[in-house]
Amino acid sequence: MMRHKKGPKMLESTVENVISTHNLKANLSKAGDTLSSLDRWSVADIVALFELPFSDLINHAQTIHRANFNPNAVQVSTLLSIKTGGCSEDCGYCPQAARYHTEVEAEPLMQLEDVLAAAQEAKNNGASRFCMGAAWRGPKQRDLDPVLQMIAEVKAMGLETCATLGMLKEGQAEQLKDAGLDYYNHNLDTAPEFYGDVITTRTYQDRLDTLGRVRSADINVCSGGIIGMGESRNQRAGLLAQLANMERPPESVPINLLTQVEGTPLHGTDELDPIEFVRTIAAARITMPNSFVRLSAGRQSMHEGIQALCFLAGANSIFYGEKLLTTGNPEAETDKKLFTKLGINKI
Ligand code: SAM
Ligand code: DTB
Ligand code: SF4
Repeated sequence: MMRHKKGPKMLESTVENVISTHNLKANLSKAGDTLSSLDRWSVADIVALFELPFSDLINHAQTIHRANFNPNAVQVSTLLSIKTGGCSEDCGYCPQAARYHTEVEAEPLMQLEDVLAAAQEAKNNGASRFCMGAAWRGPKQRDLDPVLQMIAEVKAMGLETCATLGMLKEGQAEQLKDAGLDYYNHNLDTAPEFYGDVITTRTYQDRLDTLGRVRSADINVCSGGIIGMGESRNQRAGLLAQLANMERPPESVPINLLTQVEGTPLHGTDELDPIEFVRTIAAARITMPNSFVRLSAGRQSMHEGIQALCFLAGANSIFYGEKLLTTGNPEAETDKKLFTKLGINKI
């Protein structure tokens, strides 16, 4: 099979060359190829994408998007925080860390019937996937057992299942798989070089190890990060390079815009220019042509015009429902109107 060598040359290439390079790349990965060293994305390649004139970047991303997905279909998942607050970790963005003084109060794990009622409501509202989040460093076995039951019963309702429970130990991913888990969310959050400015209680490698366990257990990988934490453009590109260069890139890539919460260390960070956020979505689409790119946290304060640009740039999944984990999300009615206005169908 023909291989196309990428590299620093791309920095000088015309937009047309860029498009053909990546169409080829999309076709290769469509054929079920894994990335060879020749197909790896350098951070410089990705920065070069960010630096394209905006219209060229969007056109490029939309072309790749159309080659791989229905451009008018967006997958919708609903989130539920099954265990809120009181977390031992120090993630600088997170209102659920026990050490920061936010309005979030620690609560015990939810009861099964309450979780199932929320899942039923999500299904009735048209969500195809239900994602259960827990404010844990990672699950202890006594925590995991009731969550396995939740997963099995949500799955039996005809919903796809997703969980985000923190770091997984050896053997835990297999238990989740056996219970019927379709996706596990665990974000790299940012580039390796910026990571230590945001989190100190777990390492980048810890996160990669958890993702490796999820992959080995044959659960779909959902992994992305947060933009707008004060990172540089190079570091935004660095996060995408980490994700795109995985042996198999994640099936689902959430791109969160930092939701600034009072009491967290990142509250008061300079707001990111919305166009830079759209560029990040476009670069994610181009570098991971077969992944669902999720326009995640941050939509509540995002103008619908910017959201429309994100869809044009290749975002094709969202969180749907009034709440994310502890912070707000647009009302379901507002999203329905936006989808109607844009002619988008829910998956
Ligand atoms: N405790 C588990 C963990 O950290 O893996 C699961 C839940 S944690 C809240 C899931 C993800 O939500 C984080 O990795 C982070 O990317 C995202 N997140 C948390 N707080 C956020 C915020 N204020 N703004 C944007 N994204 C946020
Ligand atoms: C992801 O990347 N974003 C979601 C989901 N995965 C779990 C969480 C966003 C959380 C935003 C802050 C909150 O609501 O607490
Ligand atoms: Fe805890 Fe997850 Fe929040 Fe980090 S992101 S403090 S691990 S709940």
